[in-house]
Amino acid sequence: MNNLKITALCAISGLTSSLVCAEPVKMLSLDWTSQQVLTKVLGKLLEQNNVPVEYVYTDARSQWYKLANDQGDVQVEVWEGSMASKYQQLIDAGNIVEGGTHVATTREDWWYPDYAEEVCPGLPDWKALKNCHQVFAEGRKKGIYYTGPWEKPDAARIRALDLQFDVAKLKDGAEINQKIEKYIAAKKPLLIFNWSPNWVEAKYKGKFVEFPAHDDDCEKKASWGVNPKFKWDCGNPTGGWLKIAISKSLSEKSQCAVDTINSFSLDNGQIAMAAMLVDNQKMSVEDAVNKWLEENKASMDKWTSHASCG
Ligand code: TMO
Repeated sequence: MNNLKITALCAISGLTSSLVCAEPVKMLSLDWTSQQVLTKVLGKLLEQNNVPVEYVYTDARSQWYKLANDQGDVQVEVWEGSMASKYQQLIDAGNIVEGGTHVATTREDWWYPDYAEEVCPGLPDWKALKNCHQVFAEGRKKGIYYTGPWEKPDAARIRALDLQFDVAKLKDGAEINQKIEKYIAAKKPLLIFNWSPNWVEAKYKGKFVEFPAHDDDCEKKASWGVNPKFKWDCGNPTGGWLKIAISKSLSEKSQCAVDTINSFSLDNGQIAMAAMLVDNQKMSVEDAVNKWLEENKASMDKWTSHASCG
C-alpha cells in the first residue's frame, strides 16, 4: 500500500536516478511588502517540514486566475476592502478554497497626512472634499486621488458622491510608499490609498477619510445611500477581514501544507511588523523574513507541529 502511494507521488529522475517526489507548493508573491515577507515566512515553515515550495511573482489581478488554474496554491493576504468580491465569486464557484482567516482586522481606503486638515477643514468627513478638491489638484482642475493596482471602484465612488477628483494609478506598494514619503517631506497635501495594518501608521500621523459606512447593499443597489441614482456611495469596510486563499488541489499535494496554513493566523501587529521591517527599516525581504521569524519564535510550534507533517 505504502509503495503504491509512493509510485503515485514520486518518479525516478532519468538523469540522476534519484527519487523526485511531490510537486512544489506554489506560493503567490504579490505587490505589497507585508504579503511578500509573510509569503516567504510561510514558505520557510513549509520547508521545515520538507514540503517543497516555489515562489510565483504576480500582481493582485492575476492571483485569481493563478489560484483557480493550478498556477498558484497559496495567497497569504486576501484583503476584504479590495478583494472580497473576486474572492467570494471563486469560493462560491468552488474554484478556490479558504485557507483560514487571520485574527487581524483590516482597513483600506482614502488616506491623508494630518496637515491636510489645515487646508481642507472638515476632514476626515468626506463631505469636506466637496469644497477643497483644488487643494489636491497640483495645478489641474480636479483633485488627484492616488491609488495602487488593487481593484477598487474609485471612479464609481467619485461619481456617486459627486466629487471633483481624478484617479491616478500607481504601479505597486513601493510607488505608493515613495509618494507618501516625498509628499510628507515637502508637506504637500496628499490623498492616497492606504491600508492598516501597515508601516505608515507607525511612522506618520494621518487619517482615513470617513465616507458613508460600508454596506453590502451599497455595492448592489443604486437606491441605497446618499445618492439614490448610483451604487458605491459608501466607503470600504472599517473592520475588514484578512484571509488566506488556497487552491483546490493543495490538499492532494500536501495535507501538511494545508494544516500549516490553517494554523498560520496572524494579528495586526504581526502583519504590521512584516511591512515595517522592509518599508520603514529598509531591510531586504530575505532579511525581514529571518528577523520576523526570530521575533515570532514563540509561535513556531503551533505553526509547524501537525500530525499530517509527521
Ligand atoms: C491589498 N492592499 C493591502 C495593498 O491593500
